[in-house]
Amino acid sequence: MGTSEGLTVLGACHHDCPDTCAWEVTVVDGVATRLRGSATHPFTRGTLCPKVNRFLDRVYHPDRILTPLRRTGPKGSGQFEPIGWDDAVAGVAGRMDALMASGRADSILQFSFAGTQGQVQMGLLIDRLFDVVGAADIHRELCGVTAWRGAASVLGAPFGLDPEMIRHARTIVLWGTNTRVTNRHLWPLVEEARSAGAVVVAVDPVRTETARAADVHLQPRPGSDVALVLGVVHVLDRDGLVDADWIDQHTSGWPELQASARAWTQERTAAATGVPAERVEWLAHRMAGERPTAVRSLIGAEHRENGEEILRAVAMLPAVLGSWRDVGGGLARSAQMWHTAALRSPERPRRRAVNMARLGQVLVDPGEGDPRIELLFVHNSNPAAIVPDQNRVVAGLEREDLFTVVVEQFMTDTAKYADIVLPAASQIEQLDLAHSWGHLYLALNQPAVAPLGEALPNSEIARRLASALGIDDELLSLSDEEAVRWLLSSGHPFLDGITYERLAEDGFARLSVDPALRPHVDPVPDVPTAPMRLGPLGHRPGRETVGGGSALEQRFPLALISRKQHQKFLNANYGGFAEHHPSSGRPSLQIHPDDADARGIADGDLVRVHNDRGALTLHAERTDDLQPGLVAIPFGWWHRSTPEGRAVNALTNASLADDDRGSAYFHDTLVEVAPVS
Ligand SMILES: Nc1nc2c(c(=O)[nH]1)N[C@H]1C(S)=C(S)[C@@H](COP(=O)(O)OP(=O)(O)OC[C@H]3O[C@@H](n4cnc5c(=O)[nH]c(N)nc54)[C@H](O)[C@@H]3O)O[C@H]1N2
Ligand SMILES: Nc1nc2c(c(=O)[nH]1)N[C@H]1C(S)=C(S)[C@@H](COP(=O)(O)OP(=O)(O)OC[C@H]3O[C@@H](n4cnc5c(=O)[nH]c(N)nc54)[C@H](O)[C@@H]3O)O[C@H]1N2
Ligand code: SF4
Ligand SMILES: [Mo]
Repeated sequence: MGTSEGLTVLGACHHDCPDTCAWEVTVVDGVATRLRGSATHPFTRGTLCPKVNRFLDRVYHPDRILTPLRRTGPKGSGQFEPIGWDDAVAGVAGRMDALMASGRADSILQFSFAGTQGQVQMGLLIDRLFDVVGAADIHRELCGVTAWRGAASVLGAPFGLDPEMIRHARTIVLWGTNTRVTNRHLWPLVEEARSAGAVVVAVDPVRTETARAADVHLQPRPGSDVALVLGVVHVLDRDGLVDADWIDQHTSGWPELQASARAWTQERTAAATGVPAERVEWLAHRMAGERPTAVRSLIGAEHRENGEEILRAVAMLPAVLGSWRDVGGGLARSAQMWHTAALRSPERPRRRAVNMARLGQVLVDPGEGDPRIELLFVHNSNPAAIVPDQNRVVAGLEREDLFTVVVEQFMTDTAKYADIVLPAASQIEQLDLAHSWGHLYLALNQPAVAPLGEALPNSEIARRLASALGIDDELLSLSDEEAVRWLLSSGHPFLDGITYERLAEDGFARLSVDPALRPHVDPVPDVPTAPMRLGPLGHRPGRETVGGGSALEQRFPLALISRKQHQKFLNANYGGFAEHHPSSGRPSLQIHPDDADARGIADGDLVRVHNDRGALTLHAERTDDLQPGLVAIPFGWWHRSTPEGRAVNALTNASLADDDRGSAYFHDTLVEVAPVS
């Protein structure tokens, strides 16, 4: 659309955020001058967020990387010189070719995550490149997979309550999710429900902004949620509040769950969780009585050794209550599956893969069965900041015999260790199809301006490398527009009426799913209904948590949480930018006054937080938003935010489930805190 004030180009936010806001960019003489939310988008309703409101400053930031770079100083020094694209592509392709020719393609590791989560630029083409090459892959499971495993083990089909339908609920339980900070566009729907009489409950060990805004805050001990669920089920069963018809017709395993819950008297539940008995009873009665009842959860509770069991337990509540009967009732989790089902996806060969959480170990000390990595290719991620056990990750990145390529917009903690940095385009410079894991709207992101400098979209980088390697492949020969059309060509009924042209015209479209559809009650195309699986539940706190009396706990008696705390951060995208920092300008160590007093720590004091994995020096912030025994450091800051040159993941636990799948136990991390004299 052209007006006298410039051209308006429709697009959508690329961040790994459930909201996937639709936006409009105003362009004057080839320069983006204004960015605002699309007023007509039913979910995001014309607003963006405090970080992305300033996104154009990021696009035109003087620190943007705008040419390919080659390292000239020691790894990590950040010393580089510009080189041309031809040299950069030839250099990277030459290394890859040599490894492939010597039968060592799997010593190339593709490490990527959701720096941009549009379908084309997150991976369609670049994943294909590495599939054809036969490189080692990363199980991209640091976020959401553990929660999915827990919930899907109960629900069978992972289709849950459409978050938008929460507006119809009368009891809303925000379970281990900080909606006001991490999913802010859901909040107006929560408020809409509240003005119609809904009561909002937050279940979180921390008094978050969401907990403050809720009507009731239940503050369980970290990782004790299974006990809380067992206590609720106990009351429901005792008081005859379960939905017996639903249980009969739609579930298996109720007798085993009932048996598990029988022992969870209110006293025992209160002792294990710290939640007062009358609160547990109230929650059970409210969830059963004031319907529809919606439970909302994202990933806060999954980052634990018992995270899968917590999500399994949480998913059992709506199943026992028959909450799924009501429009607006059930469990609302990631909405990703609706989009995954709708869009065409390529057949992918199984590649040798390692879990993201084990990056440090795989680079430094590969186990039996791990590939020996000689070439690391990073895109859409900042592993030096986001992967647990950061000191090991950095030790890996420092390896002189490792050749590292990083596709980035800025000189991140990871890019500093690269041998070659390739300049990445930003969202307003590239075409993409944006799905969402927070709602059912697809959006087309149209490029508003040409890529700055010599930056390129990931898709084009994949095409250039493919061509240098002599790869002839159908997907890798698609243009970005053809790739979007390919994704939309599944023929799935969720895409009825959705065409490229319509998306280009309107910017977005809701998947063709009836808003009144009740998952697990009404038929979902291509998804057979299966009974929900209840069964025995056990409260087994992780090994690295407080209260278990382990030897580790003797030395490190405090539990560390590192959640998404800042409105102006999005994972590690903004942690290196002063404009996005809180007014203090630094990360702090939050600690309960009782624990601070016991250590002689006053507000603002310098403290050393440490465990066997690492140590950080930070300023203390005393707060009773935490419970005693719990400390917190915000996630997302860059290495330079501490004197050690490390961020919170220097302390976090990289352990995984025995099958090596799912997310790391980030929040099962024990530390000690001492004043710095
Ligand atoms: N301690 C702790 N650690 C955590 C978490 C936590 O809560 N606590 N949360 C975990 C979770 S849930 C997640 S999802 C991960 C996030 O991990 P990541 O997905 O790695 O994090 P991001 O910071 O979102 O994105 C990484 C980079 O992508 C780049 N990028 C953006 N757009 C583009 C593009 O178009 N092309 C290219 N090539 N690059 C682009 C950005 O500049 C950014 O540096 O972190 C995990 N780590
Ligand atoms: N502003 C902002 N928004 C974001 C992001 C960001 O970095 N910044 N990141 C995006 C990404 S990638 C993701 S995955 C989502 C995550 O969205 P959320 O899951 O909502 O966010 P988290 O901060 O990871 O965790 C939510 C809450 O879980 C709580 N929690 C921790 N342990 C437990 C437990 O044992 N039991 C219970 N009940 N609660 C527990 C934490 O205290 C925290 O308040 O946010 C997205 N949105
Ligand atoms: S980060 Fe999230 S809330 Fe902010 S504009 Fe992007 S999608 Fe919207
Ligand atoms: Mo995430």
